Amino acid sequence: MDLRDILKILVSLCVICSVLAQTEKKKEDVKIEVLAAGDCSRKSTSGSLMRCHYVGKLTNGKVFEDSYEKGKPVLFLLGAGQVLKGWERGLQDMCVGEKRRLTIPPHLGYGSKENGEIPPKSTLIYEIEVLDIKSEEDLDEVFPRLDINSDGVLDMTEVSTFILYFTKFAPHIT
Ligand SMILES: [Ca+2]
Repeated sequence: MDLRDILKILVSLCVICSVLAQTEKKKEDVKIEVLAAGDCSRKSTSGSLMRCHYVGKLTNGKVFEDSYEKGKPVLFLLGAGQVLKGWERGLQDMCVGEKRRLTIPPHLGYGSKENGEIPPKSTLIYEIEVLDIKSEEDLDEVFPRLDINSDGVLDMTEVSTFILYFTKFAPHIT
């Protein structure tokens, strides 16, 4: 193998690498459509505790989840990996009362996994309405109160006591 051959190999490797890099870059992102504006005195960001109602559909219109029907909005911490990547990206900078339609490509949804009524590699369409956003300041007031024995650590008993308290005695909050 002479120098020219080695150069040829190197050049073709570079071509392959740049093609791969481009395909990586071209991966589809979440499509965000704003369906209704909200009260923007507070905006969601990573670390916000959000309470949302949502309807999830497949591209053929089939509804696979509807929190309105269940009468139970979902509660999650944005940016903490509790929800789909598509939600993490698509629900930033939202206002209370705002409604968005997110079109989530499979790699930001459930990927090639099957999930109940959702076939593998599905594009997901969610219509999500923000009912409430609790910011860091609100949570800073709440979390120290969960630490019942004030040792600076939340153990499972404290967390489950908190969950029990809110579900049994203060269902309007969750
Ligand atoms: Ca504790």
